[in-house]
Amino acid sequence: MSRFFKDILPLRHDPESDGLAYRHYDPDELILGKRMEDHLRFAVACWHSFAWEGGDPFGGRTFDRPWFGETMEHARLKADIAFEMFEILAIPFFCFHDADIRPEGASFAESRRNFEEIIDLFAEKMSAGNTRLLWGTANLFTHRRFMAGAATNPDPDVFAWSAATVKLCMDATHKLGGQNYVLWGGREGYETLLNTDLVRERNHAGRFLQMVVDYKYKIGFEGTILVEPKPQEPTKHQHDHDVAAVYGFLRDFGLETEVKINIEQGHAVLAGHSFEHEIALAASLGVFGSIDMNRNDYQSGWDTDQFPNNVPEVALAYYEILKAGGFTTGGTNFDAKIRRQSLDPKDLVAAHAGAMDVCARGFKAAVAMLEDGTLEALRAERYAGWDTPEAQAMLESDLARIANRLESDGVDPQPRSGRQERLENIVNRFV
Ligand code: XLS
Ligand code: NI
Ligand code: NI
Repeated sequence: MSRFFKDILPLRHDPESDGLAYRHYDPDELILGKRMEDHLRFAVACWHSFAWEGGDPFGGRTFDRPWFGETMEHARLKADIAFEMFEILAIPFFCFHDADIRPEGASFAESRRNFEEIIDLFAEKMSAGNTRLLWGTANLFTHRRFMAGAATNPDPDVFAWSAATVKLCMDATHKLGGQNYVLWGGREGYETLLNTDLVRERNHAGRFLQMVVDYKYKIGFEGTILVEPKPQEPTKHQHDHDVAAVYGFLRDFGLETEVKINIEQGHAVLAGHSFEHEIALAASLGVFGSIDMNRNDYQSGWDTDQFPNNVPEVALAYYEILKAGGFTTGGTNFDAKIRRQSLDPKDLVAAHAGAMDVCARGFKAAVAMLEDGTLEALRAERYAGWDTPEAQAMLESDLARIANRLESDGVDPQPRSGRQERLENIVNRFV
Protein backbone atom coordinates (compact mmCIF):
# COMPACT_ATOMS: atom_id res chain seq x y z
CA MET A 1 0.00 0.00 0.00
CA SER A 2 1.23 3.50 -0.87
CA ARG A 3 2.22 5.96 1.86
CA PHE A 4 0.46 8.79 0.09
CA PHE A 5 -2.22 7.23 -2.08
CA LYS A 6 -3.30 5.08 0.89
CA ASP A 7 -6.25 2.92 -0.12
CA ILE A 8 -6.25 3.80 -3.83
CA LEU A 9 -5.89 0.53 -5.72
CA PRO A 10 -4.28 0.12 -9.15
CA LEU A 11 -6.78 1.23 -11.80
CA ARG A 12 -8.33 -1.29 -14.15
CA HIS A 13 -10.44 -1.12 -17.26
CA ASP A 14 -14.03 -1.46 -16.05
CA PRO A 15 -16.76 0.16 -18.17
CA GLU A 16 -19.35 -0.47 -15.45
CA SER A 17 -17.37 1.06 -12.61
CA ASP A 18 -18.73 3.96 -10.61
CA GLY A 19 -15.43 4.45 -8.81
CA LEU A 20 -11.83 5.06 -9.86
CA ALA A 21 -11.34 3.01 -13.01
CA TYR A 22 -10.86 3.34 -16.74
CA ARG A 23 -14.28 3.25 -18.31
CA HIS A 24 -13.04 3.83 -21.88
CA TYR A 25 -9.26 3.42 -21.82
CA ASP A 26 -8.32 -0.20 -22.31
CA PRO A 27 -4.56 -0.51 -22.88
CA ASP A 28 -4.90 -3.93 -24.51
CA GLU A 29 -7.76 -3.19 -26.89
CA LEU A 30 -6.58 -3.70 -30.45
CA ILE A 31 -7.31 -0.79 -32.75
CA LEU A 32 -6.03 -0.67 -36.32
CA GLY A 33 -3.83 -3.64 -35.42
CA LYS A 34 -2.14 -1.93 -32.46
CA ARG A 35 -2.79 -1.85 -28.69
CA MET A 36 -4.52 1.31 -27.49
CA GLU A 37 -1.66 1.93 -25.06
CA ASP A 38 0.81 1.92 -27.95
CA HIS A 39 -1.29 4.36 -29.97
CA LEU A 40 -1.82 6.92 -27.22
CA ARG A 41 1.47 6.63 -25.29
CA PHE A 42 0.28 8.52 -22.20
CA ALA A 43 2.74 10.28 -19.90
CA VAL A 44 2.55 11.92 -16.45
CA ALA A 45 4.24 15.35 -16.22
CA CYS A 46 6.28 15.42 -12.98
CA TRP A 47 6.23 19.22 -12.68
CA HIS A 48 2.49 19.68 -12.42
CA SER A 49 1.74 16.52 -10.45
CA PHE A 50 4.60 16.53 -7.96
CA ALA A 51 6.44 19.87 -7.96
CA TRP A 52 3.67 22.44 -8.36
CA GLU A 53 2.44 23.63 -4.98
CA GLY A 54 -0.98 25.03 -5.88
CA GLY A 55 0.02 28.69 -6.09
CA ASP A 56 -1.55 31.36 -8.27
CA PRO A 57 -0.66 35.05 -8.81
CA PHE A 58 -2.49 35.95 -5.58
CA GLY A 59 -1.53 33.20 -3.22
CA GLY A 60 1.03 30.51 -2.51
CA ARG A 61 0.96 26.85 -1.66
CA THR A 62 -2.39 25.17 -1.10
CA PHE A 63 -1.18 21.57 -1.29
CA ASP A 64 0.28 19.94 1.75
CA ARG A 65 2.61 17.24 0.43
CA PRO A 66 5.09 15.35 2.59
CA TRP A 67 7.77 15.70 -0.13
CA PHE A 68 7.72 19.52 -0.29
CA GLY A 69 11.12 20.77 0.89
CA GLU A 70 14.56 21.45 -0.50
CA THR A 71 16.45 18.43 0.83
CA MET A 72 17.54 15.21 -0.85
CA GLU A 73 15.35 13.30 1.57
CA HIS A 74 12.35 15.18 0.24
CA ALA A 75 13.47 14.51 -3.33
CA ARG A 76 13.78 10.78 -2.69
CA LEU A 77 10.33 10.67 -1.11
CA LYS A 78 8.93 12.59 -4.09
CA ALA A 79 10.45 10.01 -6.44
CA ASP A 80 8.93 7.17 -4.42
CA ILE A 81 5.46 8.68 -4.50
CA ALA A 82 5.70 9.56 -8.20
CA PHE A 83 6.55 5.99 -9.13
CA GLU A 84 3.73 4.76 -6.89
CA MET A 85 1.32 6.87 -8.90
CA PHE A 86 2.74 5.59 -12.20
CA GLU A 87 1.98 2.09 -10.96
CA ILE A 88 -1.52 2.93 -9.77
CA LEU A 89 -2.27 4.42 -13.19
CA ALA A 90 -0.30 1.73 -15.05
CA ILE A 91 0.79 4.62 -17.26
CA PRO A 92 3.49 3.75 -19.82
CA PHE A 93 5.51 7.01 -19.65
CA PHE A 94 6.50 10.06 -17.61
CA CYS A 95 8.32 13.35 -18.33
CA PHE A 96 10.43 15.62 -16.09
CA HIS A 97 12.58 18.75 -15.79
CA ASP A 98 15.76 18.71 -13.68
CA ALA A 99 14.20 21.21 -11.24
CA ASP A 100 11.12 19.00 -10.67
CA ILE A 101 13.08 16.18 -9.15
CA ARG A 102 16.13 17.56 -7.29
CA PRO A 103 16.80 20.35 -4.80
CA GLU A 104 18.78 23.31 -6.16
CA GLY A 105 22.32 23.25 -4.76
CA ALA A 106 24.54 26.16 -3.69
CA SER A 107 26.56 25.76 -6.91
CA PHE A 108 26.07 24.21 -10.34
CA ALA A 109 28.18 21.23 -9.26
CA GLU A 110 26.03 20.62 -6.18
CA SER A 111 22.80 20.81 -8.22
CA ARG A 112 24.37 18.39 -10.70
CA ARG A 113 25.27 15.90 -7.97
CA ASN A 114 21.76 16.11 -6.49
CA PHE A 115 20.25 15.54 -9.92
CA GLU A 116 22.50 12.62 -10.81
CA GLU A 117 21.69 10.89 -7.55
CA ILE A 118 17.96 11.11 -8.25
CA ILE A 119 18.48 9.98 -11.84
CA ASP A 120 20.19 6.85 -10.49
CA LEU A 121 17.19 6.29 -8.23
CA PHE A 122 14.86 6.74 -11.23
CA ALA A 123 16.91 4.19 -13.19
CA GLU A 124 16.48 1.65 -10.37
CA LYS A 125 12.75 2.27 -10.13
CA MET A 126 12.33 2.08 -13.90
CA SER A 127 14.06 -1.29 -14.09
CA ALA A 128 11.71 -2.59 -11.38
CA GLY A 129 8.54 -1.33 -13.11
CA ASN A 130 6.94 -0.70 -16.48
CA THR A 131 7.02 3.09 -16.78
CA ARG A 132 9.43 4.50 -19.35
CA LEU A 133 10.64 8.01 -20.07
CA LEU A 134 8.80 9.84 -22.88
CA TRP A 135 11.02 12.92 -22.55
CA GLY A 136 13.33 14.83 -20.33
CA THR A 137 13.88 18.60 -20.38
CA ALA A 138 15.71 21.37 -18.54
CA ASN A 139 13.99 24.03 -16.49
CA LEU A 140 15.60 27.21 -17.83
CA PHE A 141 12.88 29.56 -16.63
CA THR A 142 12.05 29.35 -12.89
CA HIS A 143 15.29 30.50 -11.24
CA ARG A 144 15.91 34.27 -11.25
CA ARG A 145 19.15 33.80 -13.21
CA PHE A 146 16.94 33.07 -16.24
CA MET A 147 14.73 36.17 -15.88
CA ALA A 148 16.19 37.70 -19.09
CA GLY A 149 16.31 34.41 -20.97
CA ALA A 150 18.45 31.29 -21.15
CA ALA A 151 20.16 30.91 -24.57
CA THR A 152 18.94 34.43 -25.46
CA ASN A 153 20.21 36.07 -22.26
CA PRO A 154 22.31 39.22 -22.72
CA ASP A 155 24.77 37.71 -20.22
CA PRO A 156 27.03 35.04 -21.80
CA ASP A 157 27.42 33.39 -18.38
CA VAL A 158 23.72 32.53 -18.42
CA PHE A 159 24.14 31.04 -21.92
CA ALA A 160 26.94 28.90 -20.48
CA TRP A 161 24.83 27.86 -17.48
CA SER A 162 21.98 26.92 -19.83
CA ALA A 163 24.28 24.91 -22.09
CA ALA A 164 25.70 22.99 -19.12
CA THR A 165 22.19 22.34 -17.79
CA VAL A 166 20.89 21.05 -21.12
CA LYS A 167 23.97 18.81 -21.47
CA LEU A 168 23.23 17.37 -18.03
CA CYS A 169 19.55 16.81 -18.81
CA MET A 170 20.35 15.24 -22.19
CA ASP A 171 22.83 12.89 -20.50
CA ALA A 172 20.15 11.90 -17.98
CA THR A 173 17.48 11.45 -20.66
CA HIS A 174 19.89 9.27 -22.64
CA LYS A 175 20.78 7.23 -19.56
CA LEU A 176 17.10 6.56 -18.78
CA GLY A 177 16.35 5.54 -22.37
CA GLY A 178 14.17 8.60 -23.02
CA GLN A 179 12.42 8.63 -26.37
CA ASN A 180 12.67 12.39 -26.92
CA TYR A 181 14.36 15.47 -25.51
CA VAL A 182 12.23 18.66 -25.30
CA LEU A 183 13.18 22.34 -25.34
CA TRP A 184 10.52 24.79 -24.31
CA GLY A 185 11.94 28.30 -24.44
CA GLY A 186 9.94 29.77 -21.59
CA ARG A 187 12.10 32.88 -21.29
CA GLU A 188 13.39 32.92 -24.88
CA GLY A 189 11.56 36.07 -25.76
CA TYR A 190 11.41 39.65 -24.57
CA GLU A 191 9.25 42.25 -22.87
CA THR A 192 10.35 45.40 -24.72
CA LEU A 193 12.43 46.19 -27.80
CA LEU A 194 13.87 49.15 -25.88
CA ASN A 195 16.32 46.80 -24.19
CA THR A 196 16.40 43.91 -26.68
CA ASP A 197 18.74 43.04 -29.55
CA LEU A 198 16.29 40.91 -31.49
CA VAL A 199 18.76 39.68 -34.10
CA ARG A 200 21.44 38.66 -31.63
CA GLU A 201 18.92 36.84 -29.43
CA ARG A 202 17.52 34.86 -32.33
CA ASN A 203 20.99 33.93 -33.55
CA HIS A 204 21.99 32.75 -30.09
CA ALA A 205 18.84 30.64 -29.79
CA GLY A 206 19.58 29.08 -33.20
CA ARG A 207 23.22 28.40 -32.37
CA PHE A 208 22.17 26.86 -29.05
CA LEU A 209 19.79 24.47 -30.79
CA GLN A 210 22.51 23.47 -33.27
CA MET A 211 24.73 22.61 -30.29
CA VAL A 212 21.93 20.48 -28.83
CA VAL A 213 21.65 18.53 -32.08
CA ASP A 214 25.45 18.10 -32.27
CA TYR A 215 25.49 16.81 -28.72
CA LYS A 216 22.74 14.32 -29.49
CA TYR A 217 25.02 12.72 -32.10
CA LYS A 218 28.06 13.00 -29.88
CA ILE A 219 26.50 10.88 -27.13
CA GLY A 220 24.57 8.60 -29.52
CA PHE A 221 21.14 9.62 -28.25
CA GLU A 222 18.63 8.08 -30.64
CA GLY A 223 15.56 9.95 -29.44
CA THR A 224 13.98 12.94 -31.16
CA ILE A 225 14.85 16.54 -30.30
CA LEU A 226 11.59 18.49 -29.92
CA VAL A 227 10.87 22.21 -29.64
CA GLU A 228 7.64 23.29 -27.93
CA PRO A 229 6.10 26.52 -29.26
CA LYS A 230 4.21 29.02 -27.11
CA PRO A 231 3.18 32.52 -28.21
CA GLN A 232 3.50 34.46 -24.98
CA GLU A 233 3.69 33.81 -21.26
CA PRO A 234 6.00 34.15 -19.51
CA THR A 235 7.52 36.74 -21.88
CA LYS A 236 5.41 38.99 -24.09
CA HIS A 237 7.02 38.12 -27.44
CA GLN A 238 8.34 34.59 -27.83
CA HIS A 239 10.77 33.57 -30.58
CA ASP A 240 8.91 30.20 -30.74
CA HIS A 241 5.40 31.65 -31.19
CA ASP A 242 3.69 28.74 -32.99
CA VAL A 243 4.38 25.86 -35.39
CA ALA A 244 4.82 28.18 -38.38
CA ALA A 245 7.29 30.41 -36.53
CA VAL A 246 9.28 27.44 -35.21
CA TYR A 247 9.44 25.90 -38.68
CA GLY A 248 10.82 29.15 -40.12
CA PHE A 249 13.34 29.27 -37.27
CA LEU A 250 14.42 25.66 -37.90
CA ARG A 251 14.85 26.39 -41.62
CA ASP A 252 16.96 29.45 -40.84
CA PHE A 253 19.38 27.37 -38.82
CA GLY A 254 19.36 24.28 -41.06
CA LEU A 255 17.57 22.17 -38.45
CA GLU A 256 14.26 21.32 -40.14
CA THR A 257 15.20 17.68 -40.65
CA GLU A 258 16.81 17.31 -37.21
CA VAL A 259 14.23 18.79 -34.87
CA LYS A 260 10.51 18.15 -34.56
CA ILE A 261 7.76 19.91 -32.66
CA ASN A 262 5.95 19.17 -29.39
CA ILE A 263 2.54 20.80 -29.72
CA GLU A 264 0.52 21.79 -26.66
CA GLN A 265 -3.24 22.23 -26.82
CA GLY A 266 -3.26 25.29 -24.55
CA HIS A 267 -0.37 26.96 -26.38
CA ALA A 268 -2.10 26.49 -29.73
CA VAL A 269 -5.17 28.23 -28.35
CA LEU A 270 -3.07 31.10 -26.92
CA ALA A 271 -1.54 31.54 -30.39
CA GLY A 272 -5.05 31.96 -31.83
CA HIS A 273 -5.06 28.54 -33.50
CA SER A 274 -6.92 25.31 -32.97
CA PHE A 275 -4.90 22.35 -31.71
CA GLU A 276 -5.73 20.38 -34.87
CA HIS A 277 -4.47 23.22 -37.07
CA GLU A 278 -1.08 23.16 -35.36
CA ILE A 279 -0.88 19.36 -35.62
CA ALA A 280 -1.92 19.29 -39.29
CA LEU A 281 0.50 22.06 -40.20
CA ALA A 282 3.42 20.37 -38.41
CA ALA A 283 2.58 17.06 -40.06
CA SER A 284 2.43 18.66 -43.50
CA LEU A 285 5.88 20.18 -42.93
CA GLY A 286 7.32 16.89 -41.69
CA VAL A 287 7.98 18.19 -38.18
CA PHE A 288 5.19 16.67 -36.10
CA GLY A 289 6.67 15.03 -33.01
CA SER A 290 4.55 14.79 -29.88
CA ILE A 291 1.72 16.46 -27.96
CA ASP A 292 1.23 18.10 -24.58
CA MET A 293 -2.39 17.35 -23.92
CA ASN A 294 -4.25 19.79 -21.72
CA ARG A 295 -6.92 22.44 -22.08
CA ASN A 296 -7.12 26.13 -21.28
CA ASP A 297 -10.10 27.91 -19.88
CA TYR A 298 -11.51 29.76 -22.88
CA GLN A 299 -12.47 32.79 -20.85
CA SER A 300 -9.33 33.49 -18.84
CA GLY A 301 -6.96 33.83 -21.81
CA TRP A 302 -3.90 32.33 -20.14
CA ASP A 303 -2.27 28.94 -19.82
CA THR A 304 -4.50 27.33 -17.19
CA ASP A 305 -3.13 23.85 -18.01
CA GLN A 306 -6.28 21.94 -17.09
CA PHE A 307 -6.75 18.26 -17.76
CA PRO A 308 -8.58 17.66 -21.06
CA ASN A 309 -12.30 16.93 -20.83
CA ASN A 310 -13.68 17.90 -24.21
CA VAL A 311 -14.11 14.75 -26.31
CA PRO A 312 -14.98 16.42 -29.66
CA GLU A 313 -11.86 18.64 -29.44
CA VAL A 314 -9.63 15.72 -28.58
CA ALA A 315 -11.16 13.66 -31.40
CA LEU A 316 -10.22 16.27 -34.02
CA ALA A 317 -6.66 16.35 -32.71
CA TYR A 318 -6.23 12.57 -32.85
CA TYR A 319 -7.87 12.55 -36.28
CA GLU A 320 -4.98 14.68 -37.59
CA ILE A 321 -2.42 12.60 -35.69
CA LEU A 322 -3.81 9.41 -37.22
CA LYS A 323 -3.77 10.94 -40.69
CA ALA A 324 -0.11 11.80 -40.07
CA GLY A 325 0.55 8.11 -39.33
CA GLY A 326 0.31 8.28 -35.53
CA PHE A 327 3.10 8.76 -33.02
CA THR A 328 6.59 7.39 -33.56
CA THR A 329 8.76 8.52 -30.64
CA GLY A 330 6.11 10.99 -29.45
CA GLY A 331 3.13 10.49 -27.19
CA THR A 332 0.37 12.17 -25.18
CA ASN A 333 1.95 14.00 -22.23
CA PHE A 334 -0.52 15.37 -19.69
CA ASP A 335 1.04 18.79 -19.23
CA ALA A 336 -1.88 19.52 -16.93
CA LYS A 337 -2.43 20.34 -13.31
CA ILE A 338 -5.30 19.80 -10.94
CA ARG A 339 -7.00 22.95 -9.62
CA ARG A 340 -5.53 24.50 -6.49
CA GLN A 341 -8.56 23.46 -4.43
CA SER A 342 -8.14 19.81 -5.48
CA LEU A 343 -6.25 18.86 -2.36
CA ASP A 344 -6.75 15.10 -2.09
CA PRO A 345 -4.46 12.37 -3.42
CA LYS A 346 -7.56 10.98 -5.06
CA ASP A 347 -7.97 14.20 -7.08
CA LEU A 348 -4.56 13.63 -8.68
CA VAL A 349 -5.35 10.06 -9.68
CA ALA A 350 -8.88 10.89 -10.84
CA ALA A 351 -7.57 13.75 -13.00
CA HIS A 352 -5.28 11.41 -14.92
CA ALA A 353 -7.84 8.61 -15.13
CA GLY A 354 -10.50 10.98 -16.47
CA ALA A 355 -8.08 12.50 -18.97
CA MET A 356 -7.06 9.09 -20.24
CA ASP A 357 -10.71 8.19 -20.69
CA VAL A 358 -11.40 11.44 -22.56
CA CYS A 359 -8.45 10.77 -24.85
CA ALA A 360 -9.51 7.16 -25.39
CA ARG A 361 -13.02 8.29 -26.37
CA GLY A 362 -11.65 10.97 -28.68
CA PHE A 363 -9.17 8.58 -30.20
CA LYS A 364 -11.80 5.92 -30.88
CA ALA A 365 -14.05 8.54 -32.45
CA ALA A 366 -11.14 9.65 -34.65
CA VAL A 367 -10.51 6.08 -35.77
CA ALA A 368 -14.22 5.66 -36.58
CA MET A 369 -14.28 8.90 -38.61
CA LEU A 370 -11.24 7.79 -40.55
CA GLU A 371 -12.59 4.30 -41.20
CA ASP A 372 -15.95 5.71 -42.25
CA GLY A 373 -14.15 7.83 -44.83
CA THR A 374 -16.97 10.29 -45.54
CA LEU A 375 -15.03 13.33 -44.36
CA GLU A 376 -11.97 12.49 -46.46
CA ALA A 377 -14.12 11.70 -49.50
CA LEU A 378 -15.92 15.03 -49.25
CA ARG A 379 -12.65 16.90 -48.85
CA ALA A 380 -11.19 15.15 -51.90
CA GLU A 381 -14.33 15.95 -53.88
CA ARG A 382 -13.96 19.65 -53.01
CA TYR A 383 -10.55 19.73 -54.69
CA ALA A 384 -11.41 17.31 -57.51
CA GLY A 385 -11.15 20.08 -60.11
CA TRP A 386 -7.41 20.08 -59.51
CA ASP A 387 -7.12 16.44 -60.56
CA THR A 388 -7.60 17.26 -64.25
CA PRO A 389 -4.52 17.52 -66.54
CA GLU A 390 -5.49 21.12 -67.51
CA ALA A 391 -5.55 22.25 -63.89
CA GLN A 392 -2.20 20.58 -63.18
CA ALA A 393 -0.68 22.13 -66.32
CA MET A 394 -1.67 25.58 -65.02
CA LEU A 395 0.72 25.12 -62.08
CA GLU A 396 3.57 24.81 -64.62
CA SER A 397 2.34 27.83 -66.59
CA ASP A 398 2.68 31.58 -65.94
CA LEU A 399 0.37 34.50 -65.25
CA ALA A 400 0.22 35.73 -68.87
CA ARG A 401 -0.64 32.31 -70.35
CA ILE A 402 -3.21 31.70 -67.64
CA ALA A 403 -4.79 35.10 -68.41
CA ASN A 404 -4.96 34.28 -72.14
CA ARG A 405 -6.55 30.89 -71.51
CA LEU A 406 -9.06 32.41 -69.09
CA GLU A 407 -10.46 34.64 -71.82
CA SER A 408 -10.17 32.24 -74.77
CA ASP A 409 -11.90 29.41 -72.85
CA GLY A 410 -14.45 31.77 -71.31
CA VAL A 411 -13.67 30.46 -67.81
CA ASP A 412 -16.46 31.43 -65.40
CA PRO A 413 -16.07 30.10 -61.80
CA GLN A 414 -19.26 28.83 -60.17
CA PRO A 415 -19.19 29.13 -56.32
CA ARG A 416 -20.02 25.91 -54.47
CA SER A 417 -21.00 25.37 -50.85
CA GLY A 418 -18.20 24.66 -48.35
CA ARG A 419 -20.77 22.50 -46.50
CA GLN A 420 -19.26 23.26 -43.08
CA GLU A 421 -22.43 22.55 -41.06
CA ARG A 422 -22.99 19.26 -42.88
CA LEU A 423 -19.39 18.25 -42.15
CA GLU A 424 -19.77 19.21 -38.52
CA ASN A 425 -22.91 17.10 -38.37
CA ILE A 426 -20.91 14.15 -39.66
CA VAL A 427 -18.28 14.64 -36.94
CA ASN A 428 -21.08 14.77 -34.41
CA ARG A 429 -22.20 11.26 -35.37
CA PHE A 430 -18.90 9.91 -34.01
CA VAL A 431 -18.21 11.93 -30.87
C1 XLS B 1 4.79 25.60 -20.20
C2 XLS B 1 5.24 24.43 -20.96
C3 XLS B 1 6.16 23.48 -20.19
C4 XLS B 1 6.85 22.55 -21.14
C5 XLS B 1 8.05 21.89 -20.57
O1 XLS B 1 3.85 26.29 -20.56
O2 XLS B 1 4.13 23.76 -21.44
O3 XLS B 1 5.42 22.80 -19.23
O4 XLS B 1 5.98 21.58 -21.61
O5 XLS B 1 9.02 22.79 -20.17
NI1 NI C 1 2.19 25.00 -21.22
NI1 NI D 1 4.09 21.86 -22.34
